[in-house]
Amino acid sequence: MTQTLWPDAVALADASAIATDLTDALIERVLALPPGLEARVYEAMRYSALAPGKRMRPLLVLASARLFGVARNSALQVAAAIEMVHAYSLIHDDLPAMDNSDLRRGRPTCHKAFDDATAVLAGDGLLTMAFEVLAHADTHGDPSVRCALVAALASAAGAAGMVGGQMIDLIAETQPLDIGAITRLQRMKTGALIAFACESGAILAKAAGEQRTALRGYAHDLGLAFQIADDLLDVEGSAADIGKPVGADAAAGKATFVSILGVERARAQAGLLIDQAVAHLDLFEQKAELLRQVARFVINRSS
Ligand code: GRG
Repeated sequence: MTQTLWPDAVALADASAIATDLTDALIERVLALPPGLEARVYEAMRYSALAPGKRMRPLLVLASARLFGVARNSALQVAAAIEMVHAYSLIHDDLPAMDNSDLRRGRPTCHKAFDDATAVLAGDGLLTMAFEVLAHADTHGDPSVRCALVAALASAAGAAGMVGGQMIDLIAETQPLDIGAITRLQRMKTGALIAFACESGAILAKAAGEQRTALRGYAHDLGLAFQIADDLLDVEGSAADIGKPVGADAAAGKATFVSILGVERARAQAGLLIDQAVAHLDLFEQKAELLRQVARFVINRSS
């Protein structure tokens, strides 16, 4: 019998705790320390991938998979893979060559706790391990589904997605971008991975058509609202809550949604996007209640 993750009427806090525990347990298992000297890179990978975070992407994967009745263990493989890619991106983003940050998830960044070279390798190790996890037979019995997941995550994380968005973000430090260019940058940098998380349940279930289109629409609006909320936290949040320094965007002279629209219009825009995101879920009726809760949480969060 397929193990169910949670009932359809689950509260967000309960689903989030379950998603965190199950995803972390799988990451712990795939990152078990080997006996050789390479254990140091595993330690750095574990340090970052298991650090306290919201595990929002795994939650989205599991919620999306639950819509289609996908087996729990299949969904967890994808949840662990996406969290490893996310952790890699945070490690590399924090490096002196990029944001040069000392604090992440309330702890010293990976390169501070270890060293720059080990942090580069830990990011590389997490990125590649994510694809090993997706390619594993435990992810799906049908190799074509595993291939589809690998291709979709590669495209979301790569130069046409997150990596490309990060490149534009670095350029934005020296070249002013207008609101259209910033929207595109954010859709690539954070939106693409969130979109993969939301669509992964449909890929696992081989669902196409209007259900997949609806999830794509939800993810599109959710990703942008998430980024506007992140920009608002950078202006209004506290370092203690978000676990990293605030004011970094302004200090780097970067244009953001908030610097261009102002706090009030940015907040209103995020609210509109969340209303739109939720409207995409109508065809799933009550089954999508958790995804609706995630959407509301994204713009009300303090971390
Ligand atoms: C280095 C290739 C490369 C990419 C980096 C995602 C990213 C691209 C950089 C992170 C910088 C940043 C703060 C982006 C804003 C949105 C974001 C991804 C925030 C962090 O994600 P959360 O809030 O973090 O889900 P937790 O710690 O809760 O997992």
